[in-house]
Amino acid sequence: MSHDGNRKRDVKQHLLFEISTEVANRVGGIYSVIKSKAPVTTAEYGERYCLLGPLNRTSAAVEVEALEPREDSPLKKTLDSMAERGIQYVYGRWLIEGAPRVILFDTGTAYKHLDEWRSDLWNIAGIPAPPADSETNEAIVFGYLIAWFLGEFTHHEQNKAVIAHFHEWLAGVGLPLCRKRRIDVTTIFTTHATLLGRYLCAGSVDFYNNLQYFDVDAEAGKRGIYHRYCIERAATHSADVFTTVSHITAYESEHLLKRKPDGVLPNGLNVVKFSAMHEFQNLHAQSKEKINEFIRGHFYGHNDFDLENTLYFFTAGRYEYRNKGVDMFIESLARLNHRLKTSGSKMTVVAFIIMPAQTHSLTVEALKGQAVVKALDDTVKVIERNIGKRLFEKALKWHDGNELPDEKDLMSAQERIMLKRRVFAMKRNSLPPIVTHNMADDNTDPILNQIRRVQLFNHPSDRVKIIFHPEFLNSANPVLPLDYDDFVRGTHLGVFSSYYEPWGYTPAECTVMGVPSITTNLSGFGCYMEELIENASDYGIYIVDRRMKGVDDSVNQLTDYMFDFTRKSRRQRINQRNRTERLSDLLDWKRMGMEYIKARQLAMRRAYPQSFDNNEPFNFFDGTERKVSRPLSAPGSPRDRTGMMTPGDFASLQEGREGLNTEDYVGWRLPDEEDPDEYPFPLTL
Ligand code: G6P
Ligand code: 1S3
Repeated sequence: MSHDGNRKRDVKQHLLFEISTEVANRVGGIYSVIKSKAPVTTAEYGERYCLLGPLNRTSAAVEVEALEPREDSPLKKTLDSMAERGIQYVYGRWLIEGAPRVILFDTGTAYKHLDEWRSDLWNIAGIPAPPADSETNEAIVFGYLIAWFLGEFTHHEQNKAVIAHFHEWLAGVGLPLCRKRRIDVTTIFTTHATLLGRYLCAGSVDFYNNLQYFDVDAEAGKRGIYHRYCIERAATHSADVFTTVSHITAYESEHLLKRKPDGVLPNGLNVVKFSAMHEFQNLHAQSKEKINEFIRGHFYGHNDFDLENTLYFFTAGRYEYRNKGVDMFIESLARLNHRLKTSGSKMTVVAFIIMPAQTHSLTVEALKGQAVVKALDDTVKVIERNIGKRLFEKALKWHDGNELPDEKDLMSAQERIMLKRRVFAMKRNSLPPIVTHNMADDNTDPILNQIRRVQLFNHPSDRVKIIFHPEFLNSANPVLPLDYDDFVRGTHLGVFSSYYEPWGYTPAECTVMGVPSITTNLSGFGCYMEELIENASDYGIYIVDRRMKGVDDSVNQLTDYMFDFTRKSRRQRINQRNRTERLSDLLDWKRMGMEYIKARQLAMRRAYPQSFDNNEPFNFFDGTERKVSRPLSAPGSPRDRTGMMTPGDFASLQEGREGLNTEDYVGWRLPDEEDPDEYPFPLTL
């Protein structure tokens, strides 16, 4: 950052700090990024990697095992000196695969400096900070703690180069501070969305056609986020290397943050391969049966559709009604309902919306549904056992010339009454409910209002049923007892018709589980797959055009995709799932992580050019674009066709081509099998 032109730090053995507010603290997508990336990053860096975040004591208690820093290490000296000045922290091992080291700072112990730091931020960077914005105050305190830590650390560690990689504006205050204080680290800033983008899209502007024309300061001011925007923009411009998660967000960043990103670092997943190839198909059938159980209960008294001919569609994510495309999904479901009815289809679609909203509790009706069906099931099992015994006894006593036992005599009068009672308990005067919970604000909830508008009320004649589950899933839930991953496996199609989606983990997660999904060409993931695969729909990746088409046409395209899907036979669905699952390798961090490596190299070359031999040949993978082509009748693994292509070969890290040398860094390899006994890594930080 300040980089004394004459100094050489050891770049090969450099240290990496990654800074985010979501370290060991599940908030949203960034948590997924750093957690799923941990195995490849620790495989590459081992003890040279450490994550920095603010301390959330509740989640740290579950996710982190405390450790003592090694005596006399630069890390210990740094933390001791901060502790002497009253800063508390937790240092430890994050209990996830890869077990990376984390330092979580208790920002509460630094609020005594808030006023001083707020005015300092104004003086050095011209960033105003209204006292009432607690989120910004938190970002400031955290940012100053990070800069304090990095400044102190690089004082104690003078030999190795240090990379500080910051995620998102909330962790970005440290970036202008590193620059102003000339702290000897090299920095990367990755933004996972832009503040203005998120706000503008949630309104009703034609965002993508007007990107170049927005008066950014005025727009931020109108929305009361000018000071936050200043932090985001300062972070963007202070970083040695600026990156984002997709090309579409790169374009947005260029216009809204006024710096063209140096590269795109798409999000990967930690892909778990099963030893049996078809295991994921078995898991689909098992999880689907659990969803079937829920459906029988939820639709008690209205189980007039055949579960063998029922398809489960779903959307899920943070509750951003327009940005996540829920408006379009519901409208398309209404059109799908009409199409299925008029075409006389025998299929039923149950569409789930899994988005957390303010609720009070599960509804009595939702609990009752599961209870009455469970009671029926228990009763039937008792009767079944009794009938079996009677049948056996009668058969034992059979003699030549006797009639075979008559099935009418097998059930007792008392059992008939028991059964009748259970069946009567399932009578219902109302339609099966849309929502499983009591909503805090039922009347104004945008999802419920849209469902009311299109009148999808789970009527027996509807071929599309809707269930809104306004809480994240979890296997301890008494109504729908499934964890999210297991639920996804049991469904047939994920639908994510987002308008604003810098990357979009949900369809990527579907893909690695072998579940087809619909996304849009306004999502980073959708664009990435569209670039990579010819006829992506053959692989179960459907991409709705929300960029060039009008809204009505996009809704129709989404409806067509869903309708065509309902016409597939079971065999076709199974084949398509096989193809979808084969795309997993494209999304694995072992491949996606390459872009992070490139970004780090670029950061080091920019900060410590004198530490690199300028004659080193630039030896990147060849950048020819190759698409995964249309699957043949028995399509091969797409991995075989893409060779060494990485996401960056689609022109990311543009300026990076000024002389990166991948060879120094790609030597790393994931161990074939992670041996838990190898953790913890010996600490030398
Ligand atoms: C998996 C199972 C099959 C099952 C099928 C159901 O492929 O291995 O045994 O028949 O799922 O598929 P469906 O698309 O109808 O849920
Ligand atoms: C952001 O989270 P979001 O859901 O607010 O970051 C995620 C991780 O990079 C990304 O997948 C998502 O599109 C962004 O929107």
